[in-house]
Amino acid sequence: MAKKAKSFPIYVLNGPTLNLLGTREPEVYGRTTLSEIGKRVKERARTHGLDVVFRQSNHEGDLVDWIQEARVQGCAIILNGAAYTHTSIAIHDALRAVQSPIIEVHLSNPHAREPFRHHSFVSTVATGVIVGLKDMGYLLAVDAVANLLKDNNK
Ligand code: CA2
Repeated sequence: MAKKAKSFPIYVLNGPTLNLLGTREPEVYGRTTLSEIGKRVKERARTHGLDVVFRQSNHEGDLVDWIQEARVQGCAIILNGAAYTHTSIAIHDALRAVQSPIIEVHLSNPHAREPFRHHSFVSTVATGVIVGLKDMGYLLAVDAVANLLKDNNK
C-alpha cells in the first residue's frame, strides 16, 4: 500500500442530479440512493484499510475545488461527473494536475445512449473507466484504487 493511502482518503465525487438517485429512472441508474452508495463505498474502502470523503454537488466549481483539494489531501479520486463529464474543460484541466489514480465511474453505459454522451472530458485523463454496472461500479472502483496504490508501492 502506498504510504500516502494510510492517512489520505479516497475522494469520491459526484456531479449534478446524482442526489436524486433512486427516485427516478431506476431502469437507467438503478434503485440505490446516493447516500446508500456512499455507505457501501465507505464499508468497501474500510476492508482495504482506506478512508473515504464522499461528496455530491450540482455546481461545476465545487467539483473543481474538490478535485484540487483531493490533489493535495487525497490518495485517489473516484469521479462520476454526471453531465459535466460531457461538457467540462474546467474539470478536465483540474484532473490533469492530479498525480494520484483517477477512476471515472458511470452508473449507466453512456456509449450505449445518446451521441452527446459518447464523449468524455474525463476519460482522457483517467487512470481507468467503469461504466454500465450501476452502483456496483463504485465498489469496483474502490477495489481498483486499492490495487493501484499497492502496485505503486512495489
Ligand atoms: O450514468 C451515469 O452515471 C451518468 O454520469 C449519469 C448522468 C448522465 O448525464 C451521464 O451521461 C451518465 C446523469 C445523472 C442524473 O441522475 C439522475 C438521478 C435520478 C433521476 C434522474 C437523473
